[in-house]
Amino acid sequence: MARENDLVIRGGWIVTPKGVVQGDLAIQDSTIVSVGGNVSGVQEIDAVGKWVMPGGVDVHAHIEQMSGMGVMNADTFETATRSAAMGGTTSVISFAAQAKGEALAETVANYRVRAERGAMIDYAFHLTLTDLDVEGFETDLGNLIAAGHRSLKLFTTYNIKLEDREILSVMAQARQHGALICVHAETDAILEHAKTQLITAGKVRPRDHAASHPRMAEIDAVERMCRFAAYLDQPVMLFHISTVEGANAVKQARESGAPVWAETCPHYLFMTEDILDVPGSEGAKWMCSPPQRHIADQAALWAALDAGNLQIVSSDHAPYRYDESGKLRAGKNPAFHEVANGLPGLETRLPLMFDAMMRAGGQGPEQFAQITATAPAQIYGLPQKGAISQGMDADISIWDPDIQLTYGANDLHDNVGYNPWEGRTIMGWPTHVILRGKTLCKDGVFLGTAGQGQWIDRPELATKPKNGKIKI
Ligand code: DUC
Ligand code: ZN
Ligand code: ZN
Repeated sequence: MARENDLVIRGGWIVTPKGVVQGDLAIQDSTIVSVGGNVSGVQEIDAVGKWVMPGGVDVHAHIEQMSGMGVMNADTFETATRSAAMGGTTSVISFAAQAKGEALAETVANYRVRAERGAMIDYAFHLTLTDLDVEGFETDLGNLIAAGHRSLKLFTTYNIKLEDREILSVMAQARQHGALICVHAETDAILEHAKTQLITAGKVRPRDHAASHPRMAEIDAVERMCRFAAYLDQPVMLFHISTVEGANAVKQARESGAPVWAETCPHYLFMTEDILDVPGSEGAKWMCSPPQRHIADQAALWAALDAGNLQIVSSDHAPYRYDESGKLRAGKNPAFHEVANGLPGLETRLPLMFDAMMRAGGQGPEQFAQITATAPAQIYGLPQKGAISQGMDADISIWDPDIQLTYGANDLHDNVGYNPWEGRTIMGWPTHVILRGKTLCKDGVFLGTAGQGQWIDRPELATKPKNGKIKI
């Protein structure tokens, strides 16, 4: 006799990689066992009139991490992943960020302890490389990649930047061992030049932050990283593209065969630099790098997502409280260069994207699932995540398209104390969020426990170099 299903999600519009199917989704233990049809289970959730989506996969979040400026994130793994789950996300890739002088193996061991203690959703790490001169670097890197840490993060700017020759060296090692390189791509010299000019002119308010990150810094670094990717035939992910020119550079590189991918974030799709221009220091709440840009950039980023030239929307969750522990660490009226960069986004990424994409004339359910779950899981090599089909992990978010909500001042489940989207009204809400078959959130009530999240092994990268041999 066939085994009974543990959980059946009944009668919803199920969004699969092959299209939308109306019917029942069956789960046994932690796995999806059937999609569509009419089945029964020990436990059932009525999903008639709702969208049954893959749980969100957010591949860019800073959690329990020290910033380059030495400011600790407001969120622990516990608070960040609770917040993510309440917004429909069931997998996250955050950073294991190497401190200067620290052995890489030690970095990863430390972050694993933090995540194992707190994570409520499944997780993996990008290894942020800041010091290639530590003893055992190459050995550690090879071992860690082989152990399933298949993405590495590099900066081209700030006090943690790598020089171009170091970037090429790391890219060559990544190619040899099979890892994706992710880059914060802004050219340091341009940022330094702009910052100095602004400070000299006495322009140091949060609103001046936008001018301190000229778009040319992104354009120059994105183009250079695309060339490095082409030169070494090494897969590269460009993080947080904010400009029309950055998106075009990625498009051109891809058309010429370079193995590059790119993401953007909700704050570039829905905000402009005007958000920084508020009285006093409050603009600090929305300061991030790159900064929000212009309406024309928003339109170009949407067009690039629609055309597949950008593949992913991630949150770049970088949580700091608007107080002396975070944004105001340098005092009540900090200069822009004294403010920790970033805004929270794990919980709001999916509702914002659902609202924008699922409304009449929007891109629709398949594209929503693609850029928020399926593509991130595929590009980063999470084999069991990001899609609803038989044999995949039962990570599901069930969306009621008729729930309307206006964000309040402090209604998120992170530890940040403000909601950067306060006052924005959205349609659509995840009423149920399910991780490996267990309900994590139900009608706004969180049911998870600290430590239930599991580390996601990434045995190989889907984005392998094309011609299979190392060129240098
Ligand atoms: N920019 C980043 O690149 N990371 C964290 C936050 C930010 O604003
Ligand atoms: Zn970045
Ligand atoms: Zn980031």
